[in-house]
Amino acid sequence: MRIFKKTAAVILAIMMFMSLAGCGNNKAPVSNDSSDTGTDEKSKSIYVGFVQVGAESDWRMANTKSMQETFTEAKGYKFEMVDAQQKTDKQITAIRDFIQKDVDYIVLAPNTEAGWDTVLGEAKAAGIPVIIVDRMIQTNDNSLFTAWVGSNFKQEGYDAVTALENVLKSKGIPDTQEINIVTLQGTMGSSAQIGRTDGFAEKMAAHKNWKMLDKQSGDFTQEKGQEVMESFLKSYPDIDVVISENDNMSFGAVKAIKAAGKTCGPKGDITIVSFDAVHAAFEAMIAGDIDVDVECNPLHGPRVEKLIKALEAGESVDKIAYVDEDVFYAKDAASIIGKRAY
Ligand code: GZL
Repeated sequence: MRIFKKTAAVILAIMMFMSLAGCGNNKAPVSNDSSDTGTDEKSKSIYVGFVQVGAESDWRMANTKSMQETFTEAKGYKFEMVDAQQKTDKQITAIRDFIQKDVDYIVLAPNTEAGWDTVLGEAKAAGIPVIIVDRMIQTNDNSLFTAWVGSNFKQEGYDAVTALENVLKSKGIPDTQEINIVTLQGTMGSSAQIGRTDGFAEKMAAHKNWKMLDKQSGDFTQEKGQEVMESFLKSYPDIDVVISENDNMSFGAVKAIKAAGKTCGPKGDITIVSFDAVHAAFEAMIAGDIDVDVECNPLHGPRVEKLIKALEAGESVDKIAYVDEDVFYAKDAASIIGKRAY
C-alpha cells in the first residue's frame, strides 16, 4: 500500500509540476502578436446607438430610414435606435442606457436644445464619442460632442422670406399691400423651430406692410397643425399667408383651410410657405395646395458614417458641418419630384 501511495504521490507531483509549467492545458497559446488574438479585431462590429426624436413627420421617417439603411450588419455595424416619442427626458434615459451597453458611438438627434450637459458629460466620462445630427444643443462645452451635422435653420428662415417675396410677386400682389401672416411653429425649443422663426422674423422686418398676426406651435405634426390652423381661421378672417415650419403641419393646414370653405396655393386665397420638401409636399405642390417649400435635408446616414469611418481611422473631423439645401416652387414640382431621394 505504501508503494502504491508513494507512486501515486510521485504521479501527483509530476502532474502538479506540468500544470504549473503550462504544459498540456487546453488554453489557447498566449501570444503578444495581436493578429493571433482569439477574436479577429477586424471582424468586431461597430456598435452605434442612435437616439432619435420620434416618428412625428415624413421628414423624421426619411431621417430614420437613412440611418437604418446606412448602419447595416452586412457593413459591419450593430445598430440600435431608440424612438423617444418627441420627449427629451426619454432621450436622456436612452443615452444612459447606451452608456451602460458601452456602445462605440452615440448618435443623438436632440429633440430640444437645452439640458444636455450632464448626460453628455457622462458619455464623455465613459469615453463614448457623441455625434449630433439634425438639430443642435445649447452648451458652453464643445468637448461634449465630437461632431454635429445638420441644417442651418436660420438660413432656412431667411430663405422663406425670399420665397414669399417671389410668390407674392408671381401672384401680382403689390409691395405696398398689407399682408397678414400666421405661423405654425415646430416643437418649441428645437433648433428647427428657433432658427426658422427667428430667421423669418429678422428678414421680414424689412417689409413694413407684412403683419405677423399670430404664431403657435403645431409640434411638427399634421394633427396639431390642423388644430392650430382651425383656431387661426376662427380668430383671423383675413389671413393671406401661412408660414408652416414643416410639411406635415402644412398638410393639416390645407385640410383646415378647405374645411373652412377657403382656398390655398398658387391659385388660392391663402399662400402656404412650407419647410422640409418631403415627397408628399411635392405632391401637394403639384395638386396646387402649397406654394413653395424650403428644403431641409434628412439624409444624415451617409454623413454620420463618413464621420465614424474617419474617427475609426484616427483622423480628425469637422466639428460643425451644414448640409446643402434648396427652395422649390409649385410651378417646378412636377419636373423635380421624380428626381427626389426622399
Ligand atoms: C429639421 C427637423 C424637423 C423637421 C420636421 O431638421 O428637426 O423635425 O423640419 C421634423 O419635419 O419633425
